[in-house]
Amino acid sequence: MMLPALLAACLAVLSGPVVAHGGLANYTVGDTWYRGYDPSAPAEEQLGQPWMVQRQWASIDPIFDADDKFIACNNPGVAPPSYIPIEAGEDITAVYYYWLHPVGPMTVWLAHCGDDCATADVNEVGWFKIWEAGLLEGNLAEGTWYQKQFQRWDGSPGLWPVTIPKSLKAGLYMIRHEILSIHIEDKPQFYPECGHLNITTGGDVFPEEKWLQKFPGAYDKNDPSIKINVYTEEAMKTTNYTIPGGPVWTGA
Ligand SMILES: *[C@@H]1O[C@H](CO)[C@@H](O)[C@H](O)[C@H]1NC(C)=O
Ligand SMILES: *[C@@H]1O[C@H](CO)[C@@H](O)[C@H](O)[C@H]1NC(C)=O
Ligand SMILES: *[C@@H]1O[C@H](CO)[C@@H](O)[C@H](O)[C@H]1NC(C)=O
Ligand SMILES: [Cu+2]
Repeated sequence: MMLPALLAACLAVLSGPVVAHGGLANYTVGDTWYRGYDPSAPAEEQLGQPWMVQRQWASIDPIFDADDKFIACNNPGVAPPSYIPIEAGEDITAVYYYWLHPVGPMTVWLAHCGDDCATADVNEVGWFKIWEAGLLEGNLAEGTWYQKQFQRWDGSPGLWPVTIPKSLKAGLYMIRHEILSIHIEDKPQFYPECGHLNITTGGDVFPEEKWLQKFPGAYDKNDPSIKINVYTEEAMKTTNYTIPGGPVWTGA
C-alpha cells in the first residue's frame, strides 16, 4: 500500500539483468583520471597492469552480512601495482557508472598500509572513517538521503567527491568507499570497493588507536541502523538516522 513506486523500483533492480546493483568504476584527482577494476571484463587484461590502482573486486552484487570478511574490500582480491598520488587536503572523486538504490548511508574510510599496500591485509589494517552522509531531510522512508541524490536513472555517471583530511600525515593508504543500501527489510546491502593512495604531502597527524577499526568488526549486524525496516509506520515518523561505524575523524 505504501510507496508503490519505490517498491516497484526495488523489484525492478532486483530482477534486472546486468544493470542491477553497481560499484566504483574509476577515480579522479583534479583533471587526472584513474581507471578502476571492472569485474565484468576479463581479469587477465587488468590484474597487474601498471595503470591499475584499485583492488580487484568480486562483483557488483552486494554483501549482505556485516561479518563477511569480504566486507572490507568486496573480495580481498589481487592488489594493484600502482597508487593514486594525492596530497592531503585534495579531493578524490569516486566515479560510478550509475547508482539505482535510494536509501541508506554512504561512507569513506582510510587505512594506513605501512611500507606496501599490496602486502597489507584488508581485514587487519586499522580503518578510520573520513566522510559520511546519510539522511539529509525528511523521514527514513520518503526523506532525502545523500544516496537518493547520488541515484542515477539516466545512465550518467555518479560523482562522489571527498577531501583527504589536510592534517593527515603522508604515506601509503587504502581508501574504502562504501554504500550501504537498506531499502529491503532486515536485509542490508553493503557495496564496498578499495583503492590504493600515495598521500605524497601531508600534515603530521594520524588518528589515535580508538579511531581505528577492522572490517569485519566496525559494524554490529544487529545495529538498529543496519538491521532496519524503513517502511514501518514508526520509520515514517523518524527523521534521524545514526550512520553506523562511529564518528568521522576530521583530522582536527
Ligand atoms: C571507467 O573507465 C573505463 C575504462 O576506461 C571506461 O570504459 C568507463 O566508461 C569509465 N566509467 C566511468 C563511469 O567513468
Ligand atoms: C609515493 O610518492 C612519493 C613522493 O612522490 C614517492 O617518492 C614514492 O616513491 C611514492 N611511493 C610509491 C610506492 O609509489
Ligand atoms: C533516532 O534517535 C533515537 C533517540 O536518540 C535513537 O534511539 C534511534 O535509534 C535513532 N534512530 C535511528 C534510525 O538512528
Ligand atoms: Cu542493488
